[in-house]
Amino acid sequence: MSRASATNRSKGLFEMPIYCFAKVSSTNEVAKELAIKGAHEGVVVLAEIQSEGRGRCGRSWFSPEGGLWLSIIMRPKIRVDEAYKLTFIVAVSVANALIKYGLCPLIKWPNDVLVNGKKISGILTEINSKNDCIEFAVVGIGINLNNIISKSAAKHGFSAVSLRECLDERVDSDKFLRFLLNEIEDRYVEFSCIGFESILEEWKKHSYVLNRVVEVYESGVRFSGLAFGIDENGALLIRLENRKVKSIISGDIKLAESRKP
Ligand code: BT5
Repeated sequence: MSRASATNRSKGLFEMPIYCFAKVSSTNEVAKELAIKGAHEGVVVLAEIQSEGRGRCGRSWFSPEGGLWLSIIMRPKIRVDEAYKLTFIVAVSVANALIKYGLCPLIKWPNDVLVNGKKISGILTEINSKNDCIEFAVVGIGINLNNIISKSAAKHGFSAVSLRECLDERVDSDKFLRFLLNEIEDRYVEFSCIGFESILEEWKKHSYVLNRVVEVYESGVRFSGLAFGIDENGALLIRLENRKVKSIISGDIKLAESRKP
């Protein structure tokens, strides 16, 4: 881990320092260590470069200079099976921050934000729990901001884009971060005080897969069907060709064809 500096934010629940590092292994890892030592909700860990940025299921996350790589510590009073709500809150917030720049982002279940079908952001929520309740969650957010990603992504077999590539100009990363943290804070407060309903509605409005035919790869098995809903555990509901409903807790999906079964 290299040198850290801390800045303070101006308002609200997340009136916590942002720990800024030049380079860390993974901001989720650093945030987790801080949370174990008792760091408060709202603490943010940010790095210019991650040497071991990670995605789900042990996948790696390219984290060169220019991107926005950060993790937020949250201590929501919710059960473990509600952890997906934090991912949804952040995905909607990322989408709204991007909309401010004139983009039309869509959220791909469970944790991606896409622009023109290319991944601009990924979210990784990791939790520590006690008796089925969350002790703390670390929500990691990777956003391709000013890094150039599309060509190197294509070479590695995935499709990605950055905000800079979409706009054809660099963006002010401090300003973007402020937008993003405000969006997250507003939704997190709403979730804690009122509930999840309207956030889920917003998530559905931005969904890339709902009401589309998708192909699912789950534990080595591949099938397709109509993605038609989200259940109370955040699982994606798929209607198969035999009309049976299958719920997908984790797995990778891609759009199949526009025709409904
Ligand atoms: C994710 O995983 O999309 C979650 C990514 C979370 C990254 C943040 S950065 C801050 C914090 N600290 C961390 O260490 N992680 C979090 P998943 O759905 O498993 O997607 C991983 C896949 O996305 C890879 O296998 C690649 O195909 C693709 N990918 C890797 N780097 C990418 C990038 N920079 N932009 C777009 N796609 C990428």
